Amino acid sequence: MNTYDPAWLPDEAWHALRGRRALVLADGGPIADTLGGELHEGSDPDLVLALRHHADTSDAARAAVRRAPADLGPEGYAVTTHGHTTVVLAESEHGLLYGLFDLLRADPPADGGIRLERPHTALRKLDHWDNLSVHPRMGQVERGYAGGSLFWDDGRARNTPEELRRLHDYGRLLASCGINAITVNNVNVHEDAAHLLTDRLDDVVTIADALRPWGIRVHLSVSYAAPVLLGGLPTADPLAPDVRAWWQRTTEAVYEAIDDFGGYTVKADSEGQPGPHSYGRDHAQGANLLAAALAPHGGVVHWRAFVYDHRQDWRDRSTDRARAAYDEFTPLDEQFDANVILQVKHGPIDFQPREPVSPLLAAMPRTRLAIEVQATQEYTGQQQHVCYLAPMWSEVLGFRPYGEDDARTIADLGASGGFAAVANTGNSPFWCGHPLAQANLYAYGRLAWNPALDPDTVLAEWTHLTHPGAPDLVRTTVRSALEGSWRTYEKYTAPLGVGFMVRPHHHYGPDVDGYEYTPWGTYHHADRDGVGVDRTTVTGTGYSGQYPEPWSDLYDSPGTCPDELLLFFHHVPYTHRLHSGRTVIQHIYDTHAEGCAEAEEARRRWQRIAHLLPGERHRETASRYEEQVRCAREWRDQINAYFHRKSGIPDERGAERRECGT
Ligand code: GCV
Repeated sequence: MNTYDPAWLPDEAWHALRGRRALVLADGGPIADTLGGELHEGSDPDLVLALRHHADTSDAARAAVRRAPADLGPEGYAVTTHGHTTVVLAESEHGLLYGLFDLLRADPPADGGIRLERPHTALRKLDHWDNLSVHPRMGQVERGYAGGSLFWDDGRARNTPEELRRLHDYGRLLASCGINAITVNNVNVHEDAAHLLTDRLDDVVTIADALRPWGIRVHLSVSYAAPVLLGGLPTADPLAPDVRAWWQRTTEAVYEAIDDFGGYTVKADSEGQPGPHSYGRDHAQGANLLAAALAPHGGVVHWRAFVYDHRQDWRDRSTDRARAAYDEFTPLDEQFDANVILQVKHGPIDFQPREPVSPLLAAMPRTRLAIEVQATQEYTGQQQHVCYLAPMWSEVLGFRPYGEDDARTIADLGASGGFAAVANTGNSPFWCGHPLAQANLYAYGRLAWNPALDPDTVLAEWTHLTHPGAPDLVRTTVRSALEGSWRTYEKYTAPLGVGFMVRPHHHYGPDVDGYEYTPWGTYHHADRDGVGVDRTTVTGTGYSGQYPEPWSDLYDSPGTCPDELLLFFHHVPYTHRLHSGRTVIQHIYDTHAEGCAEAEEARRRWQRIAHLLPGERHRETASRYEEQVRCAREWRDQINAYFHRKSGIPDERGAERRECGT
């Protein structure tokens, strides 16, 4: 019996599919075996999964071919109905797999109808920041809030039958929402993990074998210093012929062991990780070295754009951290090889609850880009707080960097090379620690497949799949718990986009000045008269000038800057009036009280369904709500007291405010 939650694939869902008489018309191979293994084949089939070039053997599949477009793409599929038979038609086994999961989400179309799906982009990757062993400061999973690693135990790949069974189920979970690639180790590559590339490759093979049946390719985080660390070379200089030859040989060996290996994920010259700068080379030279080794095998390099000087003083205009990635990378556009994908965090700083969209995502037209989001809730409540992130991601993906009149979105411009998310999973019984955090994993996969999906629709899907047959009140409570939860979290934490009022290092809970006096800078610039960081072109760091028109102008003036980002771009007096009509200081007081009250209300509603949702799922969530409410109060009290003291301006609703308990 499983000791972990089935998440959004409970047995009921499989049972319904398995009850059908299936016919699989595929070429063979691991995914075809999976389909054959999951379904029960039978005569007079009422469910046909067919590759186009095998469709001739079934009337229903032939009818589907007549209705479907000529090319469904490498992972696309069509679902049709022919009499009493449902048909999934695709060009590849991957398409059949995704088509099968489609049938869990939605009924097939009516007889004669057709539903077509193609993913927005070919690479939909999940990055595990997993260490091989428990790290003294970070635990096993860096920024992980869901237990230990699903892959690694005490330095070795997990490979007992139960562990492999769980990996198999994990693969199914990921494939069912459209994820098709994972990086299996932390981008901060510690020494033991560096060896996965060479003498520990067998461990990566174990994981690749477990996930291949679900169409998931494995990627590896590698250390830029690998030629020195592992190859005994005196240098890792990207232009040194020995270094080039070493990467070539090493990569060949990787492909001999894993012929569908995805490629390398690299954090270089960032937060202490080695990189090409040590040799006077730039990021393009560094990335192209690895790209050249991977290209003959069809692999890619995900080169991360998360670079900044983590010891800088931000008061200096030239070293505003928000500017760093753009300043570093835009001069290199056009210089990256075709199989380099620059992986860019969605905001310019670091996964704060509210940041503007990174201007880099619209500034590298000749480079393949992947947008990186963080499903793990490092700065959004660490899976103790409910925080459904899809509305935030959807805002980012739908952002139009050239203004409303130009239809191009960040999903078009910034995801030319795909998507990446930092995983929120681990070996906790609920996969994600908090049962409701599963919705973020699901939503990431679905938005990577189709960034235009409405986050509320995705949430409805997830709720329905996860709670089959549950009373309406359970489903409405679950949905309402998640729906507005990001905005609630935003309300009771750092205000108006200013960010980083968290406790240093672990980043949980409030500490307004926590980062204020550290050597690496100041985040909110609050003083007696006002708050916020001046990032304007005339008096500030010039960051707003990194956006194209109209945004550079709009962000540059406090009169046109959206309220929710005001303090990210401007240092304003506490009495500055927002578009909402409130002053900044009153906004701070009000939203902190509101956010906290909303968390309390959500907890109350959750308590009300205890009898309808028995078991651990309810209990676990209920106990996390206790912590969320405790922490939300702490945020409210610290932030409001801090700004009252700093500004000397009282809360105009002070006396009558109904606070959310104490
Ligand atoms: C993996 C932030 C996190 C680090 C993380 C880093 C990154 O700084 O706090 O834990 O390191 O981002 O994205 O590389």
